[in-house]
Amino acid sequence: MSFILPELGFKFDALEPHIDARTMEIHYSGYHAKYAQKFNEALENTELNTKTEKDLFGEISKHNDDIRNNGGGFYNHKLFWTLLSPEPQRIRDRKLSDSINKYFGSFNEFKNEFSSMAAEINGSGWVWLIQMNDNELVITTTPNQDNPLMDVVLIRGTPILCLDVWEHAYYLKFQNRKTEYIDTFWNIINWKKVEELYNQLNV
Ligand code: MN3
Repeated sequence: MSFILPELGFKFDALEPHIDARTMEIHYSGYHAKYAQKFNEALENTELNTKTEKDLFGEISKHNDDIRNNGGGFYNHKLFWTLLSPEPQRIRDRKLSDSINKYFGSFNEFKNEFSSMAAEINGSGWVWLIQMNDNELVITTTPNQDNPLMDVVLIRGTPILCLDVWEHAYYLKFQNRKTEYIDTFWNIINWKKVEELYNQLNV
């Protein structure tokens, strides 16, 4: 195994009442673990497992759908867990909040745009806040398990925040009430991690 399933970092029930324990357990132990296993299987007997995810995704159009779907599923969830926090948080970093204001007008406008784009995803996919090379912040969506590091998406950039909008992420608790799931996400964002990712690029 060259790509290892990371620890979740908190207990399955840690995000209650926002995300229920059973959903987290199935999402992590069922879905994410399976993506990790299948990603490694897809890379077996190839030269690719020495590459970083970023390098692999940068040329994902050259590879088969097993690598694309399972590689995306592995990486996207790995990032997503780090962006969730059982402790309520707010943005403390001035550079990040200034940047959100610059590109979206205000935090509320950013939040509304992110939430609307999540709600408008038809079928399974993800919504992302990405950072471009010039530090511009952009909200974008991807279908299935694609992500903004892949050379097959329209808008490429480095993800600093994401939300899983597959039904498996919320259906047990929210059923058809997708917008309630999207709304509750704002209670559990790990802004410290978002700031860390933002500042890795903004040097
Ligand atoms: Mn998922």
